[in-house]
Amino acid sequence: MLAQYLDINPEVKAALDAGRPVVALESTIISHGMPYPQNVETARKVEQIIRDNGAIPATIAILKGRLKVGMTHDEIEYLGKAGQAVIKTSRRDIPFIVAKQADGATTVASTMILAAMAGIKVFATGGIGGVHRGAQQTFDISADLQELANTDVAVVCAGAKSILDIGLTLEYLETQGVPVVGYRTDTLPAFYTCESDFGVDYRLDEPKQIAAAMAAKWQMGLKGGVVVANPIPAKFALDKAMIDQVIKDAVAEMDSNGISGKASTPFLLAKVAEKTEGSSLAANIELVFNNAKLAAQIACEYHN
Ligand code: PSU
Ligand code: MN
Repeated sequence: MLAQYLDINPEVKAALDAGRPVVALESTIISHGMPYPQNVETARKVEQIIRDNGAIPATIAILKGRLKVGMTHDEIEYLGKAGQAVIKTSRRDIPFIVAKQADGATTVASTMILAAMAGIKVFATGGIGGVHRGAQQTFDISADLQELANTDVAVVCAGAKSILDIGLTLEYLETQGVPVVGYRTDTLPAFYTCESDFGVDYRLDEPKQIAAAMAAKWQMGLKGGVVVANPIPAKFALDKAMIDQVIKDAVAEMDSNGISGKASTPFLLAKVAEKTEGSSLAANIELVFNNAKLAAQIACEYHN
């Protein structure tokens, strides 16, 4: 049934069939998260880092209505160049993009869905969506959180960006039974900075320990994902006071422009990049590399 919609790249398929480690990668970070050409360069380098650490990369998107698990370099170039012209595709959007044979950039939520369809257990990205600041009024809560509640994929990220309400994001995840693991850290990293004011649920210092918890969770039939929060390497972290102010201004600008819904996150990401004159982009790229490495290590341990 699924084969009617799903194209698993032959190299990825061979690895999955042989029980070898594969790491999923999202495509909204390419189309909506970073500018061209840095987005394409980053996407390619991330794939190489995963290979260098012993796993096979599978960048995920929807192309002409086909669910693609594992994209070619040309496909990544195409998607990165098209940028925001590609439709940002979360869970609700998938059937419509497929039915009209359109292109879709997959978010964390939809990348998890396609990864799970293919049998991939580990996914590396930059930051997850979450409960937005002001959600008490706007109800803006990313579908990523509900996906983490339901779909069996571990997501390696650099914590939650403070464009979100980090405290409420953690409360939501707790309610939904989603564990938040800190890799070699007791506090949840805040994307551009190594720390936030919030603790993680479990600190684990070795990829093997993370893989063991994933295996236990899913072998017992406890559905849903795991958030693995991996702090940005200190030498690439941004100044906390500076980034806090930038984010505050970006959120105020978003509100005064009346931007809401799926446009919120891309707007905030672009504003922050603009206001930091690229230093946030450099940090963003480095933390994604760091997450790719850890994801590959976890995938290798999981398949051991
Ligand atoms: N956070 C980032 N970079 C990103 C995103 C989030 O730091 O590129 C993207 C991811 O694809 C994530 C999506 O799944 O934004 C969340 O969008 P929303 O808040 O509309 O659910
Ligand atoms: Mn939203």
